[in-house]
Amino acid sequence: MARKLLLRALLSTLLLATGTSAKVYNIPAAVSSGGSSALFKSTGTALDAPKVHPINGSSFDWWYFDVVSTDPAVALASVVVVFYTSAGAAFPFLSPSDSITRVQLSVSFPNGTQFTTVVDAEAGATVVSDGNVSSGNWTGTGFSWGHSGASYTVVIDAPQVGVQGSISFNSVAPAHYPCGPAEAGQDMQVAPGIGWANAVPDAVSSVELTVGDTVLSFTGAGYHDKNWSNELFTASVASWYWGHGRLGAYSLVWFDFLALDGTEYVSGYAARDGAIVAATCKPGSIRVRPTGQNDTYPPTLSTGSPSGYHITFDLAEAGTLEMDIGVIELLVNGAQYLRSVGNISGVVLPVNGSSGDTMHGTALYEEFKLIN
Ligand SMILES: *[C@@H]1O[C@H](CO)[C@@H](O)[C@H](O)[C@H]1NC(C)=O
Ligand SMILES: *[C@@H]1O[C@H](CO)[C@@H](O)[C@H](O)[C@H]1NC(C)=O
Ligand SMILES: *[C@@H]1O[C@H](CO)[C@@H](O)[C@H](O)[C@H]1NC(C)=O
Ligand SMILES: *[C@@H]1O[C@H](CO)[C@@H](O)[C@H](O)[C@H]1NC(C)=O
Ligand SMILES: *[C@@H]1O[C@H](CO)[C@@H](O)[C@H](O)[C@H]1NC(C)=O
Ligand SMILES: *[C@@H]1O[C@H](CO)[C@@H](O)[C@H](O)[C@H]1NC(C)=O
Ligand SMILES: *[C@@H]1O[C@H](CO)[C@@H](O)[C@H](O)[C@H]1NC(C)=O
Ligand SMILES: CC(=O)N[C@H]1CO[C@H](CO)[C@@H](O)[C@@H]1O
Repeated sequence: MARKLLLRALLSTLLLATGTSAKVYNIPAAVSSGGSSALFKSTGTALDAPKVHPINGSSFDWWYFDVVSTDPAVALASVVVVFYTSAGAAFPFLSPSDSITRVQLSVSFPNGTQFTTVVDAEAGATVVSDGNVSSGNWTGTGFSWGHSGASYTVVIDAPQVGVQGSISFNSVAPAHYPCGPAEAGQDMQVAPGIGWANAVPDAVSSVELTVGDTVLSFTGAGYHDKNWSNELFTASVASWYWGHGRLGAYSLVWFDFLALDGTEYVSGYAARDGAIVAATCKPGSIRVRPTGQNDTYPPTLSTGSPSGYHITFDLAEAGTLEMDIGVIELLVNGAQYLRSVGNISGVVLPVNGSSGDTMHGTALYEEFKLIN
């Protein structure tokens, strides 16, 4: 009773502080038994709120943040922070744990060396959804995020794993869902049963971390999204290519997914000067294919990492974007997962036939392949 009153008092304080749309979610560390429902139709607000209630043994709902360096002097520097509320079986790529509230941090230093750690929030987590943005605190871990307007900051004060500092994301591209802009009534499924909301497709980011004795400080292209499902990740995915980057004046996000039944689902996003140029899930509108060595498509558990990818993205009236990316492996998790950074080069082939200048940039991207 006293706890309920306290919670109500806390809630009303937060509502006063942040406006009437704020909603507090307290997520326990223990997995729930029974059913779990997932939201897949957008409401026009709460874009970054929890979407799965409760988290049962086959559900996942997480908040993902990354930054890839845009400074050629520290080309291999990157950071990825993922705040999970995920059952172990639902997303089986982390070490086993009884806690569903976990944070994973991976960094790559300028020399390409990796550091990865996973911290469990044994006391659970709190997420506050405020309009289309959010803040979160994985209790007791020292990992949290906050926002100011549409810009986010991840704060880390985790001496138990030797990491301290902050990562800022000054948003430069409008939020979107898989098939269009962030508005009410959008289908939030990027593929059947998998939800995706991209609050920050591109940000001017600055990373100021101390990892052990090393200072990791760089600026780059930042990104924040969330994924969710009330079904096992492995129940729908055969393979997927996802990535984001900045190419010339364009902010880009791509997703090319192959379901177990062989259907290809895609989502492409391009923005420039703070406005969306394309946000589409139309079949064939974007195509990501491996190039160079091990360029087998579709990829399987036994195909090695490719040398790069070629991406063709139909920007409608604006033309067609043709891009090439080179693979620099960052994180390899068995045969199933590859995360990379690399340089992108690309050109827009306008509808009138006279192609523009070649543009350059950097990207961070990943590949899952789950079957043979
Ligand atoms: C979780 O909930 C979903 C939807 O209600 C259900 O299909 C699934 O079987 C549940 N998972 C577990 C492990 O109970
Ligand atoms: C790369 O940089 C990290 C951080 O400064 C350092 O700990 C590591 O020893 C370096 N690795 C190599 C192979 O030089
Ligand atoms: C959330 O985004 C939608 C679509 O852009 C917008 O209509 C709505 O006003 C936003 N809500 C808030 C509280 O900012
Ligand atoms: C997160 O929650 C803990 C425990 O309630 C609290 O001590 C800490 O100050 C919170 N962190 C932030 C950034 O709000
Ligand atoms: C990937 O390509 C390299 C270079 O051609 C080759 O040595 C390697 O065997 C290939 N790996 C697989 C699994 O096909
Ligand atoms: C990208 O290109 C720049 C400039 O050519 C080069 O310095 C850098 O090493 C490249 N980065 C990667 C990750 O390939
Ligand atoms: C072709 O299209 C591009 C981009 O839309 C435009 O900048 C250019 O002026 C056009 N060229 C001609 C010859 O119409
Ligand atoms: C499209 C999509 O769902 N993308 C995200 C899913 O989760 C991973 C984290 O493992 C992110 O990297 C993707 O952005």
